[in-house]
Amino acid sequence: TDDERSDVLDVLVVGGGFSGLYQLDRLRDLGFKVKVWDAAGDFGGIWWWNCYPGARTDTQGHIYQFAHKDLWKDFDFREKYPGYAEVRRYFEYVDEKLDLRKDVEFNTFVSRADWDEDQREWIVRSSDGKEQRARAVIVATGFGAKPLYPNIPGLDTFSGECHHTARWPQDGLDMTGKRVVVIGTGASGVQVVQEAAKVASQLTVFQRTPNLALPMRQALYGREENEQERATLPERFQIRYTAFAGFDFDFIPQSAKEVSPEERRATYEKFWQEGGFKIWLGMYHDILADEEANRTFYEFWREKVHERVHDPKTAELLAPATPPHPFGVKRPALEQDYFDVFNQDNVRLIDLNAEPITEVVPEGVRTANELIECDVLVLATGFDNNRGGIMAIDIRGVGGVRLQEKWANRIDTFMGLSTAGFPNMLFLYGPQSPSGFCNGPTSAEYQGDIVVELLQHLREEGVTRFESTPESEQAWTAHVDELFENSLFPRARSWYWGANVPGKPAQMLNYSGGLTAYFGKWDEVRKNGYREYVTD
Ligand code: NA7
Repeated sequence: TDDERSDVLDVLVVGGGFSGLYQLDRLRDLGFKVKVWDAAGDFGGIWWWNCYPGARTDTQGHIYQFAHKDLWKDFDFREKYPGYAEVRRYFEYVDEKLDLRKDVEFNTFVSRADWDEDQREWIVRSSDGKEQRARAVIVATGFGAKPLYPNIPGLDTFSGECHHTARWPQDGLDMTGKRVVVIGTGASGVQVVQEAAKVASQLTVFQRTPNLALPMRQALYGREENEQERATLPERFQIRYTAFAGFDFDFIPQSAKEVSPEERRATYEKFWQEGGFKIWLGMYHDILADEEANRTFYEFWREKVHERVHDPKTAELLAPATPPHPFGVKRPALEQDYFDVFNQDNVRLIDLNAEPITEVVPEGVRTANELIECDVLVLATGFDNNRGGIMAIDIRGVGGVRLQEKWANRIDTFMGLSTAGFPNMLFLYGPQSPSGFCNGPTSAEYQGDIVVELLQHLREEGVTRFESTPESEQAWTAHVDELFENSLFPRARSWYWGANVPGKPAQMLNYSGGLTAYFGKWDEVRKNGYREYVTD
């Protein structure tokens, strides 16, 4: 009946983080009927889930926000690199300005979506039994929606508090005076270690791969610092659009090998003092591409770490003479006093390669050599990145084919945006998009604009069904794979190519060609009349 049809949405957005909320606001302004469903309890996207002590962005707050609608003009950050609570406060601010909440349903985990070919609609269902029809679905679940739990025997027998960093209790967990074990030394591990070291009676850190962490140079921000940042933000937002990874800086157009060792060292030192991802993604252009150039930075980095860590054995574990992998092909963390905490009497580092964990028992963690008793066990073991959040949903496309099946051995998308057999469905910040190499809010807007443009164009053309072609996605997969194979990235078993998930096929999951190339590709798509899409 007409009444039932009037309940059909133009677009249902799955996920209310930066990407999802940008869609909501833009599409609503264009007259689309849109709703957002999100599994989280409230605003914050990934920062709703990741509320472990020390959780913070590794991007400066002023660059980790929307440029959209001048929202940046009225929000003051209290720290240069904001913590999760402050990012949540930012989301509240955005909600206040854009009046989002009325169109967002929280605590709503999308468990299933079925394509209805007759109606040309998706039927979307949540785990608590809600059902919604929509002409198009945008999956904006983020690249870290699915935590990765280590496969350790006895994990569920532990009698103390055991939490994954991405499933930390919302009302917090006081580690004061507790014996704490942290497994994992990625970005989350580094952050939680820094906080636990301050309060725990004993902290044991299990490291499988050293983190080639870089100095953050955190700072408190008042009115003045915020004004200073804002004075240059419009230009910096422009740079964000063209820079390789969506930050306000780009690689130096110079080789590390064409300058003298003295000049190179002076540059490294200058970047080191400034801190941040600029050291990684704003340095000599060949640092991440040329092994010899890369090694010069590794040696500099190693020296810096060894200066800070007193015990030579521990220093060697944290920064070994032989690099665990080329610098920067695994995402480095930003640290404040990560390396220094290993000088404290209450902190100990264990190398999992020399002393593997054999099991977890009620009292703690047993290794090949000893039992480490603990009260709190922190799993900082990362995510099934990029694909896990999407593949947690039972999505059934044309003829009932399941996306989980289509992608079981190999993921194919066109530009990370869509996949054949799943009409009227678009992905944001997903596999084969620049996500792993792109500042999140930048991607939310610029990749988000592509999606908005496409939906608007199709509406103008009267299209009710669109689907990217198998040829377009085979070509894109080949391109993503080729960039990867010709880089240093295969040299580390990282989440960039899904190599962190045991038993799942490894495949490059992140487009590594940079934003200019990505948007250039889309310009071609537009110029050629969107022929990668079959429309009707
Ligand atoms: P990451 O960067 O994937 O780090 C996970 C860490 O956990 C890393 O040190 C892993 O070692 C370690 N790990 C994973 N599984 C195990 C097992 N089974 N045993 C021991 N150690 C393990 O996740 P984060 O949460 O820190 O950060 C994720 C990204 O999301 C971050 O970069 C931001 O961009 C946001 P490994 O290095 O694989 O040897």
